[in-house]
Amino acid sequence: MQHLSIVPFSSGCGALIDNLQLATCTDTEVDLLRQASSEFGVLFFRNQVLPPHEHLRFGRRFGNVVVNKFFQHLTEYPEIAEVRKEKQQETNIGGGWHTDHSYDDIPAMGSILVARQVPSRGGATHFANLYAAYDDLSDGLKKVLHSLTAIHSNDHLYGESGYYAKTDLANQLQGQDSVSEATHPVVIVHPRSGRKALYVNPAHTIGITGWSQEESRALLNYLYEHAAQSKYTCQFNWETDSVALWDNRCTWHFAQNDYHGEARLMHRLTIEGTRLVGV
Ligand SMILES: O=C(O)CCC(=O)C(=O)O
Ligand SMILES: [Fe+2]
Repeated sequence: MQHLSIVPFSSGCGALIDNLQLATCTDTEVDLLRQASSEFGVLFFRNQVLPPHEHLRFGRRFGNVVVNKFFQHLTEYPEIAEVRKEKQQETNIGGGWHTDHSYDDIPAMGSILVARQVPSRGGATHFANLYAAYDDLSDGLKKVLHSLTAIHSNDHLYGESGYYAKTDLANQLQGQDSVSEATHPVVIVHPRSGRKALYVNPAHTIGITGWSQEESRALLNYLYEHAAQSKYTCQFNWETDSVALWDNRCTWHFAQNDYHGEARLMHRLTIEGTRLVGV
C-alpha cells in the first residue's frame, strides 16, 4: 500500500491529501483518514471523481450517515444535503463561524463536502482549530472552563422566527418545527484523539449553564475572539471536485459570502458522532 501523503495545510489548521481518490481508497486508508481528520481537524482533497453515489458510498464507509433536518436534499439521494446559493440570492448557508449540529444531544462527528459548482472567485470556506485555541488558554481559565457546560440551540437560526426565516434562503430550508437544544461540556475530550478541545461556537451556543446572559456573553465573546485568530485558522479555496472532510468536535467553519451574482453548489454528507464528554 502506498502511504498517504498528509501535508499540513496551514500552520494552524487542516491537512491536504493529494495522492488519494476517495472513491477507490482501501479500508486501511479510510482508517487513516479517520485518524488524520481527528488530528488535523479538516482534510482537503482536489480533483476527486466522486459523483453522488460514490460520495454516499464513501460516506457510509467512513461512518453512519445522518440527515440534516433543515437543508434541501437531492431527490435521488435523500442523505445528501444541498448547500446551494443561487445567482440572485444574498444569503448563504453557514456564513458565520459554527460547528455543525452542536444543537443535537449526539452531535455529528463531521461532514464531507463536495464542490459541484464554484464561483469564478471567492466562496472559500474557513476552518478553525479548537484544539490549538484551547491549548493556548491559561491554566487558570482552562480549570474554570472544565467545570462548565453550555447550551446549544438552532431555534434562533432555523426556527419559525429565526434568522433564516427573514432572509432569501427561507424557502430553501425546511424543518422549522424540529428545532432542538442540547447541553455539552465547554471543553470536551475528543472521543478519538483524547485531546481537549473548546466546544462552544458563535452560531449555536446560547449560554453557559447557570450563568446570566451578560455573564455568558462576556465569556463566550472572549473565547470566540480568541479562537478566531488567524494563527488557528485556514482558508480553503474551492475548485470543482474539491472535497473537505472535517471533524466537528475540534473545528469551526464558515462559508465566505463574497461572490454575489454567481452561483455556488456543494453536496454535503453528515456523519454520525457520539455523545460528548468533558474533562
Ligand atoms: O458551503 C460551505 O462552504 C460550508 C457550508 C456549511 O457550513 C456546511 O456545509 O456545513
Ligand atoms: Fe456547516
